[in-house]
Amino acid sequence: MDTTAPFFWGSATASYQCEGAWQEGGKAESMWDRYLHENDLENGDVASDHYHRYREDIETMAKGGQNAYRFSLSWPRIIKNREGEVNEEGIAFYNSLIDTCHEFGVEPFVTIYHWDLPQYWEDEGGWLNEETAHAFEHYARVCFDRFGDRVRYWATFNEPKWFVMSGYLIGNYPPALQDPEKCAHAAFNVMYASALGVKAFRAGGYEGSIGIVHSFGPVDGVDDTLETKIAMRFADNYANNWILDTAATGELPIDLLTDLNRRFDLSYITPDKLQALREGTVDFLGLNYYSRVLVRPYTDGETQLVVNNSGSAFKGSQRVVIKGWFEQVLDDPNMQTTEWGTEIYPDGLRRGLIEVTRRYHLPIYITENGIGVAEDVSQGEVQDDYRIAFMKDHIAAIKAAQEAGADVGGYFVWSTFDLYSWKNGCRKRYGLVAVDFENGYTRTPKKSYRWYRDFIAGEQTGK
Ligand code: BGP
Repeated sequence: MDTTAPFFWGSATASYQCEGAWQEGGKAESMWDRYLHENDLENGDVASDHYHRYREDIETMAKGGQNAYRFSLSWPRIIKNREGEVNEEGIAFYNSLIDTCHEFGVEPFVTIYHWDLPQYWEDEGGWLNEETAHAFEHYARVCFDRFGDRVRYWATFNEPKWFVMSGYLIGNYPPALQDPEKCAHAAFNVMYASALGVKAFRAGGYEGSIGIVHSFGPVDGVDDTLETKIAMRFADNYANNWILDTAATGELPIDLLTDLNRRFDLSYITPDKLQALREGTVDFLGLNYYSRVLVRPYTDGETQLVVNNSGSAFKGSQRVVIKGWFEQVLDDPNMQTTEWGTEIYPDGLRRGLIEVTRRYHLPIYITENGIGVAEDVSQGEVQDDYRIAFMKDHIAAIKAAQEAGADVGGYFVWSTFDLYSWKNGCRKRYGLVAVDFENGYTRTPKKSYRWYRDFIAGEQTGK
């Protein structure tokens, strides 16, 4: 941990979910542009119009006492084509965004990849093609070269678990496949790409630190039987270990590898790539925390992937049941949930932080935490007391984990302002600031924004 750095109290967004301007500034098409257009689904063509309003948005953050902004760079805005040509207009946009952060005293936390793969790489097989990993390395190097003089905190990938599992196993994110073997292959290529990015960062001698962002969910079982404990281990490998073990220690979980090797051809995992994983371990872990993973054993039936997030559905976005591994349980009657069926469970964050610290001994940033609610933004300030309670409880969980020894350097609310939620559209609002998507994208801070501002001020004056 950088002991000279203050604790970062910030908030987060991602390029596709907020920028809009999908065809402006020389940006190429992303896989999400193509997928949502082709399937006639609500898209992020305009999103929160951050591309045109970032100055106002960053100023609002700073006025709200926030000293850090986590955002992602759009690969298709920065790299024009498979040949790797740089789009200078895209560079100019991010230069200005980064400079604006510094102007307002806001530390930029930059995620290099938050899911918007250029369509020109998806056309070549996307994450199933090893070339995409090398293209990522080139793209990452361009980012370090152009922005590294002003960016000190980098993350290679946001949540490999979600985009790989949803894209290749569950099938509700592009490229919308339901293929366990391809899923394993894409997962490996992504972790390999991340390691190549870290290696390039180190080789370039850039200042600052580099990590990866993972959606951490501590795994619980429905009971204490041995069968359930085995299911929990599979679920932990599925939900956490293939990312955290690999990024933090350079080693894939051996029991997962053994199991996959029995099922699939893994000949693409070559000694040189394993070596790259070992050389590309991260400096810190970014953890996004939304909820835990509750499982029971599942030994006999077939693999089932239950998806239900058509954009209008509220409950139960997705559920995974894997033959021989585990069944995910979503309906614990003792738990309070959001309108979209996500459990509200702050203690999972405390437990998770202690667990991750015990396993990896790395500095941690909470890179996302928030609650998605369908809110009416047409009646003045949104009175989101539930969001304030959510933040208070989760911050208290972080403090308890710090007391138990977790090295936590920052907390980022998801999200800075209302934005596009993957497949759920703009109705699922997470922002500290309301965006009126129907009326000129005007911004109005919510009650939670004021609460966060006052809370941060209290923290900084030690009250
Ligand atoms: C995380 C992603 C974010 C964001 C958030 C909320 O997994 O990193 O991009 O979308 O989850 O998820 P959702 O919008 O699906 O409710």
